[in-house]
Amino acid sequence: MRVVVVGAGAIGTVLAGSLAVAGHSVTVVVRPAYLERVRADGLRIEDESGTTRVRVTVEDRPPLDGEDLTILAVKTFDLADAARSLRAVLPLPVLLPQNGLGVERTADAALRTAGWSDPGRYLVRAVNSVPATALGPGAARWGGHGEILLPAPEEAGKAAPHVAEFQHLLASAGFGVRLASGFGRELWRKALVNAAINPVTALRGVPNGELLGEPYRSESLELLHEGARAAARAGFVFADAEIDADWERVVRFTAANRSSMLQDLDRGRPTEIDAISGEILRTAAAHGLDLPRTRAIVELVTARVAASSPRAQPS
Ligand code: KPL
Repeated sequence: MRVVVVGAGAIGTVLAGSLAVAGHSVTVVVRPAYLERVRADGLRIEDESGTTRVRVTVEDRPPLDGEDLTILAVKTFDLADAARSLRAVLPLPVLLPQNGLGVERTADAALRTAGWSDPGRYLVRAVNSVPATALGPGAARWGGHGEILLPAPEEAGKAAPHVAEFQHLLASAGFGVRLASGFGRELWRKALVNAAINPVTALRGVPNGELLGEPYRSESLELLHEGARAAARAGFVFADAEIDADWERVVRFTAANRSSMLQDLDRGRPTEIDAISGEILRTAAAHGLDLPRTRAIVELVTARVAASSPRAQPS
C-alpha cells in the first residue's frame, strides 16, 4: 500500500518505519525544519534487539495524489494544522491515533476548512497503546508492538468501509489490532488513564512506575476517580475496581516510560492536557459537575507550559 504518515515523532516514526519494513511504500511528512535531517538520516527505531534504520520518502507536505491511506501521527495540539495540510489532497482514509477526547471533531472541522466536503466518511479513530518514546525527529525508542484498537465497523459510522483497510495495514506490520465494540467506552478508558498518569508524572518529573508508590499514587487515583465521574455522566460507567485495574496495568506495563506529557514539558512543547483533562472537565461542566482536582492540575500544567514555551499560547 502507499501510506502517508504525517508526523515523525514517537508514534509516527514507529508506525512509518514498521510499515516500510513490512514492504509498504511510505511517505513521512515532517516539519520543514527537519526535512533535510530526516531525509539524510532516514528513520531510526531502537528496540530490545538494537537499532533499525529505515529509508522512506520524506517530504514537508503530503503528496497530492496516488496515496491509499493516511495516518495523522501528530499530537492533539498539532492535529488541526496537520489536517489542514491535506488541503490539496484528494480525500482518502485518515487514521487518528491521538490521545484524548474530541479528536475526531477537531480533525473534521479542520478538514472542512481544507475543503473536504464530508470528512466523516474518511476519519477512523484509533486507541493507540504502542509504547514509543521520541528520541528526536525521525527517531524513536519502541517498547514492543502494543495494541491498537479500532472501532468495530458498525460503530465507525460512514467511515466503516475503511476500518478493515487500516486493520490489515497495521496487522501487516505486526501490530496487534483489535476491533472494539463499545469503542466510545474504550476512548474514555484510555483518556481516564492518561488523565491520571500524564499530568502527575509531568509535574513531578517522574517515570510512570513511580505512581505505584505514595504520594503520587493517591494523587493519580484521585484524578482517575474524578474523571470516571465525568465519564459516567457521558454514559460510560466504570466501576472503581475496573478502572483501578486498568490504571495499575498501564502503570506497570509502562513503568520505565516517561509519559508523553512529561516528554513534552521536558522539551518546552505544548502538552495534550486540553484534549485529555480539559475535555474531561468540559464534559463534567456540561453536566453541572465540578472536578476540583482535575481543574487544579489542568491549571498547573497550563501554567508550567506557558512559563517554558513560546509555542504554548494558542495560535
Ligand atoms: O499513553 C501514555 C502516554 O504517555 O501518553 C501512557 C500510557 C501513559 C504511557 O506513558
